[in-house]
Amino acid sequence: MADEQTLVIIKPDGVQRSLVGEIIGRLERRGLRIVAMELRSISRETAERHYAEHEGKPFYAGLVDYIVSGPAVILVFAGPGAIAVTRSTVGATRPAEAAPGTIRGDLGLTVGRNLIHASDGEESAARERALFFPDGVTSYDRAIDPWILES
Ligand code: D4T
Repeated sequence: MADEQTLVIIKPDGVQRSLVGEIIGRLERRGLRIVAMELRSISRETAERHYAEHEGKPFYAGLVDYIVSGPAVILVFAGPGAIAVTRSTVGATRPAEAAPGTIRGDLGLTVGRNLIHASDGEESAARERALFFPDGVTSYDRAIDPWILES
């Protein structure tokens, strides 16, 4: 499977609820590798660019307000099939419909507080990585990788 890099945002509710370690731990334990990570308050301008595809939808204003409402943790996870693997670990957009065992299915209740964003395809992953980490990510090897990844 192709090596991919996907952008994840632990949204302000995840930070306020002290779920950062829980959420990162689930993705790390899956075998994904953190190649960028930063706690930061997302500016309204960046939030509007990130969610540009939703402009004009009824939930757009609330969505932007939510993502700028406090600090968020922004990460890039790498690994084979990382985009789909992360999406399936995150679960459905609406936590009430997300399967138990997923991040949203175990930790969330409503779509307006769904804890986490993850890129939904190669194109959006590339665009979002460039938006949040214009200087790129850190590449390194892990000694444990042969126990996680069949070469
Ligand atoms: P993100 O982009 O946050 O990872 O979520 P998803 O990829 O799972 O879902 P999405 O792009 O369809 O929606 C983006 C964002 O908008 C919020 N939202 C969505 C909302 O508040 N009300 C809604 O009805 C929908 C469809 C939640 C996620």
